[in-house]
Amino acid sequence: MTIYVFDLDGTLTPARLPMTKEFESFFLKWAKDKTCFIATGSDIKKVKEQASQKVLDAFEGVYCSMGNVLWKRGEIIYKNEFQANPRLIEKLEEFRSITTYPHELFGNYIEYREGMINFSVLGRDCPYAEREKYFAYDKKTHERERICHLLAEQFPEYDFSIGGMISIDITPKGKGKEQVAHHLRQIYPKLKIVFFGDKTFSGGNDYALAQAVLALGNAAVVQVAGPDVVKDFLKSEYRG
Ligand code: M1P
Repeated sequence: MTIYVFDLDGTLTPARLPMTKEFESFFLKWAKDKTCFIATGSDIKKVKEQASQKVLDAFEGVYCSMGNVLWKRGEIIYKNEFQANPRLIEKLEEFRSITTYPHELFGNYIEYREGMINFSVLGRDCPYAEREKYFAYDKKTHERERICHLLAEQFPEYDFSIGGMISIDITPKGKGKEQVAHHLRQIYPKLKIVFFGDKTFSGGNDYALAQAVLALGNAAVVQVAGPDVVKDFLKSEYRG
């Protein structure tokens, strides 16, 4: 038996958008006889906006907020508390005020989630078209990467990783997505674990989990560029 772990945004769904009906119907058939988990930076509210109840029922558990909460069949199995350093918050405010992003900024730019903070210079309350605008700006200027580097130098007690299109996930050191690998290994000491993510590269918010999964042994990591690639892999390499 194999344990399958999937990131959500950019992996099972487009970033912050619902799973397509076509992918849902494929996935529900594929997952029937499999043991699957979600490992996302998002909170459960966002997960429910993107995955139908039918889809969520196909998962054994949903690790939210970078593994800082585990949901199983509508119940919390564990959750981590978190108190942010006020100096870190001041620094985030500063980045927001000095950005050279030339378009409108929106509210909810520091989002407190269980065990973590999500920071977006643009602000999470933006319409989808503004996300795309910021994403293009970030690709050109590497603003998020720069912010992550600067913050990592000043606050070594935290991990900073690029979220989806507009944000940065901030967790206390050791309390990022890598927790998911350790928790799963405790539950399934002998089984193979396969992790699918769209940001398994250094600096991405799937990196820590990808590295931790590989370090466990009897594991594999699949870097994907969206649901279509996931589907191709599941059809060809992971049918059984
Ligand atoms: O799951 C990936 C990321 O999805 C969202 O990212 P963004 O808003 O930047 O597209 C966020 O929920 C983020 O925390 C999460 O890691």
